[in-house]
Amino acid sequence: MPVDAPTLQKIKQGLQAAQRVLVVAHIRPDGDAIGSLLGLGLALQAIGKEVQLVSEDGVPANFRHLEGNDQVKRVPQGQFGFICVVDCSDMGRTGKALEGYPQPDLNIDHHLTNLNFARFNLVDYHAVATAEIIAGILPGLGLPLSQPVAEALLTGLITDTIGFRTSNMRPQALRLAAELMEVGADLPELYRQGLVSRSFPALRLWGAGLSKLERRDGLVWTTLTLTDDLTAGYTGHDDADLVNSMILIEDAEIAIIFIEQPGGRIKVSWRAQPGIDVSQIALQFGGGGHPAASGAELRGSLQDVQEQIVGQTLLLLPTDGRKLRGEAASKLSANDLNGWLVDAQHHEFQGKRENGQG
Ligand SMILES: [Mn+2]
Repeated sequence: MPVDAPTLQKIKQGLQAAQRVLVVAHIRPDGDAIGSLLGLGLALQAIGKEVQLVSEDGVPANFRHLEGNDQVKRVPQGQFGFICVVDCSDMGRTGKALEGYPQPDLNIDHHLTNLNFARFNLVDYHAVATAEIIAGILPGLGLPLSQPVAEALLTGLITDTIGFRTSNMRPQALRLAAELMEVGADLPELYRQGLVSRSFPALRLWGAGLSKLERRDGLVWTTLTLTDDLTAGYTGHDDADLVNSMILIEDAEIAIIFIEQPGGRIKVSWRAQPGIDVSQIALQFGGGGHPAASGAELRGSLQDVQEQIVGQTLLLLPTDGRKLRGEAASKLSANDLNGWLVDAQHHEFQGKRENGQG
C-alpha cells in the first residue's frame, strides 16, 4: 500500500496524544488476528502506552506461546484515547467488544470487502496478512520491532498464507518474513506451533476418517462417528481439520466430511477447488459459507444424510471438470478464493482450537 506520509503522521500524532490505547481483533480469531493484535499492542507498550488487548473469543490454544497472549481480555474496560481495530472487514467482526465506544480511530485490514469504518483506514487487499501492513507502518509510527513483535507478526504471515502457499503470495511477504527472522523470530517453531501442530487424538481421528475414504468421479468423502471420537480419545465433535487435507488429493474437485453429532444430527463440511461453488448446496441444506468452503448441519442418520448429500453434490461436478473450472475461476480472483477459504476455516475451526484439539 504505500501509506501516504501525511496520514501516517496524523495517526502517529493521535497515538502520541493518547495515554490509553485499545486494540481489538475479530471474533473466532485466527493467527493473523492474534498476531496483529499482539504485534501492534506490544509495540505500543514498548513506547510507554497503556494498551488493552481485546479478543472477544480469547486466544486459541495454538497461539498461547506468543508473548502478551496472557494480557488479552474478552471485553474492554474503561475509556481510551485511541482505538485500533485489526484484521476486521467491518465492525460486526469485532463482536460486541466496541458497543458503547466511539467510532474507532484506526482500521488496519487486508480484506477486499473492508467498509472503511474508522477515522483512518489502512486497508490493503494486496497484503497477504494484516500483520504485513502493521510491519510496514511500524517505522513511520516510531514503533520498535522487538523480537516478541516480530514473532507475533510472523505468525500472522505464516497462518494467513497457510505456510506461504496461497496464490496471493508475493516476494515482499517473503522479504518481510526474512526480516522478522533477523530480529529473532524462529520461523520453523512458529510454523509448527501456529499451523501444523496437532494433538495425538486428532491424528488418531484422522486415521479413522482416512480409513473410510471414498471416491466417485471428482468427489471424495468420508465419515466420522461419535464412536470414532471415543476410540481416538478426541473430545471435540469436529473433523480436526481433516477435510482440508482431503481436498489436497490429486484430481479431487470437491471433498466432503460427514461428522456425527450428539442428538441425531450430522455436520457436513464441503471443500472445493477454485472455480467450484459449494456455498449454494450448503445453503440449500440450511447452512452456508464461501464458494471454496461451506458447511451445514442436518437431522437424520449418517447413512441417509450421506446418500442424499453425495447424490446432490455429484451434480455440481462438470462432465469436463478442467474446462468448467477454468471458466468459472476466471470470474473470481484467486485472492478472493483464498480469502474465503481462510475465512471459512476461521469460522469453522476456532471452537476446537479453543479446547486444544487443533
Ligand atoms: Mn487476515
